[in-house]
Amino acid sequence: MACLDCNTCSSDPAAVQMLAVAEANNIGTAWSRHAQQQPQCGFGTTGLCCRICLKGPCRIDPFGQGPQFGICGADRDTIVARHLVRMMAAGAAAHSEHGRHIALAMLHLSQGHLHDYSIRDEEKLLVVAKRLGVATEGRDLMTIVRELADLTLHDFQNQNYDEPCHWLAASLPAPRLKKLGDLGLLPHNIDAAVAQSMSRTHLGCDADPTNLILGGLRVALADLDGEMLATELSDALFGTPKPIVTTSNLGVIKRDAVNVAVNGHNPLLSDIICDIAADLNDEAIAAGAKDGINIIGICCTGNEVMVRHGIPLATNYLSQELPILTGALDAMVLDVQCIMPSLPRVAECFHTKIITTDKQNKIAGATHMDFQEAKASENAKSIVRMAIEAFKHRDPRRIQIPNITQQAIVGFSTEAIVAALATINAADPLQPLVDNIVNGNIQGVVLFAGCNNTKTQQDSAYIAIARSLAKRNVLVLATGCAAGAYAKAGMMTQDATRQYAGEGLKSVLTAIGESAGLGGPLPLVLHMGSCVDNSRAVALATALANKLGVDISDLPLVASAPEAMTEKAVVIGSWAVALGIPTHLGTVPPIVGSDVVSQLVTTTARDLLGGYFIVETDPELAADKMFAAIQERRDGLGIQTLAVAPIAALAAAKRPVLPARLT
Ligand code: NFS
Ligand code: SF4
Repeated sequence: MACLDCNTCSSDPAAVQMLAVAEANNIGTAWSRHAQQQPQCGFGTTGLCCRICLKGPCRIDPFGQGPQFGICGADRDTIVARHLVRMMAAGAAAHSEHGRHIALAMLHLSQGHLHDYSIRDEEKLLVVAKRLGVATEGRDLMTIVRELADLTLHDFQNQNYDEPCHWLAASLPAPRLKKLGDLGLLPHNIDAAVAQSMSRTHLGCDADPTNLILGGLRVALADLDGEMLATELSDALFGTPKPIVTTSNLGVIKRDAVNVAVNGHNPLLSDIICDIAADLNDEAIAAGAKDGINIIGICCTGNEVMVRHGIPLATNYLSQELPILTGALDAMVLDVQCIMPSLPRVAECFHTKIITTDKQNKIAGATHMDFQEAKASENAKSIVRMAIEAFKHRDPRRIQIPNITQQAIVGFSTEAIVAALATINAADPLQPLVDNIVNGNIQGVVLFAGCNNTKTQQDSAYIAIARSLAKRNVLVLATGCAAGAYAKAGMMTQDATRQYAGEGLKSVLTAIGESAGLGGPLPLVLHMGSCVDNSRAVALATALANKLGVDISDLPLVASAPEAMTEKAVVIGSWAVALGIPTHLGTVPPIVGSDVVSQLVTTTARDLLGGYFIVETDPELAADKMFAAIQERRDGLGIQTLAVAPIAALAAAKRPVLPARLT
């Protein structure tokens, strides 16, 4: 097998151990397949290959020697822009389909069709309902649920082009809404935005790169709408995350348990599996698993159950094949998105049962169990029983579980962050954060999001950039596979704060952590949840912007996707830019074949929206560029970057260190 040195593949020592097992057994993984794909096509890499019609594929010579136009006459800019917009549309479709699924579950719950779900966080439901304009006073809970579901589904059905999607309109700061509205970027209907992106990029339609990219930003904001509603409704259904201590990495697989991994994105299934597991524990013990059933997470559905229930996270996207190689994974339950089609092939070499559950997401070679919310418990039980059955067919000689786990303190929803801050200033929880941004203890905030990509050593860019920024007193938030990377690397611990945070940041995290009763600092990286939960960071930014009476584009806030890979990551980065956030990409997107498009997303976007893409593959340089962007925002707010002084008195004083003003 054309395999590389495992250490160059992943910075995760557990993954490296398992890759050696793959190599020894001649089992293909994402990394060996990556090696086999080299060299990758230069036209595709630069975005200069067009496959939009059957006259193609057409290729544009990047060096200007060969053809400069496709057969239809499309130039490099049109070709690059069209494909980029299609990526955004696909990302938006994926996130919003997830959101629709949750919204429909809410509707069906209110109609009395679902018996295995309930509103676990009534308070959240009421807050969200009020925000969206649903009357709550003195009304029956299910009536509120029904109206909220209807209002949410309206964002998929509205035909009035001038009426923006409800969730965005109810959630973003007024100046941002005005700016986006003036530019025609506020979507009226998520599905329509996706359809219009596909339609305008069909052969012979939109051939103006600027107009195309603006259309892309409209679908990107539709994506944000879909993410917001997915997150907030999931919180109402399954609970809003609160800080919880758990563990991460492949060592969470237990030799003496029936190990069931949940992989994918949608908590409608994974949450029920967590509930059911306890009921079937005795059956697992009777089958010989003395530790009962052990549910573990992979990718974003793993993040969903990790932040809500403290379910241990086995791994993030790129190493999702590796839990099978431990020989102790009894079943992997798949729902939707970011699932490698190779899983059944890897599982063929072991006893692991691979179970797909969504009609639209089957994989040849996997067992399909159609999951229906109306029969959620029954379906979940059948799935867990398949795992118990598979457990009986384990080959004990093949069990090799890396003895590697890290503690992870997770569950930092916006509400949880505000609640922790409220222990310092109950009357005005955001004030301590503002004060410490103003006095420079916190220079700014970075949100790490996105995937793993075989083009980068797994997790390494995340770790390097976060350490570099934390040392410079930047507060670090993470979601999705970024969060997975930090959890596995032990960066969601109090020790990581002690070790890597700059003095100012350390003092603030310590003050808040102690005041909130954690007996030490908050972890260095705050786990906000799955990829759709990037909307939580938007909620935090919006709260800060509203408090200061500024726009999101004024805040010392940056986003980073150092190992981006999916179309979902592309669309997330795009709405971050639309919101005014400088957004780093560590993977070069397939747009470099067009100077016009590259210019649009890095420079023109900045003039129009305040946000822009920073493409930088070197982690240290990326950290420098993001820090510079933060400093620029600080200057814009008129905050001098002061010498950083510790604020050890903060917790004791239980009051803001600085008055409520921007200097
Ligand atoms: Ni986000 Fe989550 Fe991971 Fe990337 Fe995939 S699991 S939705 S897309 S790969 S972070
Ligand atoms: Fe070629 Fe134009 Fe067809 Fe693209 S749309 S494949 S550039 S002819």
